[in-house]
Amino acid sequence: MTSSMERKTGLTFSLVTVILLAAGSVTFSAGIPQPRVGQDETLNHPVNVDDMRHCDCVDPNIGYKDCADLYPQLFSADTVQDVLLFIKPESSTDQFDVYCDMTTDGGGWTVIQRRFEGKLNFDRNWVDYQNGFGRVEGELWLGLDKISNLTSQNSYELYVELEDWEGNVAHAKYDTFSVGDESTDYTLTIGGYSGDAGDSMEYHNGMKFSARNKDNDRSGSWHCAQKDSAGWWYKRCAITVLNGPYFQPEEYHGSSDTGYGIFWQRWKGWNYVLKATKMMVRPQNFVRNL
Ligand SMILES: *[C@@H]1O[C@H](CO)[C@@H](O)[C@H](O)[C@H]1NC(C)=O
Ligand SMILES: [Ca+2]
Repeated sequence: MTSSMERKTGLTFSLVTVILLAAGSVTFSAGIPQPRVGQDETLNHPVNVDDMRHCDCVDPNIGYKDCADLYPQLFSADTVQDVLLFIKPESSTDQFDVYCDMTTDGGGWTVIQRRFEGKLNFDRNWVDYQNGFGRVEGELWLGLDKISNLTSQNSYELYVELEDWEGNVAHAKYDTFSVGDESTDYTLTIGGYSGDAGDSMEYHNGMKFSARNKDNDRSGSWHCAQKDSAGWWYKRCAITVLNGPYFQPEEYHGSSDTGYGIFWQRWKGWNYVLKATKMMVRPQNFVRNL
């Protein structure tokens, strides 16, 4: 009798303990500081594209090499719009998903970088910059490997779109843009500026890519990628870093205080953090249908 009572009490006790522990752990995890918005690693997961705007216009029998390949179809069907698309550049082993900007400057653009809300952390290691991170339909770094394969199959041009916090938009267009393969550390080739943002990229022509664990820059005293908290084609160090940290204007107090953010020196100077950026590529021989 006594021993059975004891067992029962023991059982009750342990159940209560489990419940208390469970309740405690809930309270505990709610008390853990949540990651800063800009540090949310969950955004680095592969995108489930099934619920995205993959357009019916996509012909599964055509192997699209880039977004420009799809553009004529949309144009002739009078369905020009931004879409998601699986592409397979000539040198790529697998297809991958991209965002197609079909409306800016005649369309046909494959987006390789995008910022607009600061939810994606861009202060990352080499391998992340190689493979890419973010979401194709959101903030994104497509990845050096993919950008290299994309821009090696043809002669490509680059369109950079910038937005400030007052609603102004500016752009820089480059007639020549390519990224070398891994053996070159993804060396940047860029030239032929036009636009209204000013040229901040040609300074970086010929530079290798650097990330926080790889110093390929031309500065002996700085590890530019660590100093500017971003992967980029640094020289000594940079007059633009579009992968820099994202700041709300009220969080930012200039580069000497807050550090560099997303900047494009020739448009807004060193000490202005941009609200939004978009980098995208298109073959030079793309035929505009405007
Ligand atoms: C890019 O091309 C290289 C060499 O052809 C290949 O090994 C690699 O898998 C390709 N990358 C992607 C993302 O398709
Ligand atoms: Ca250095």
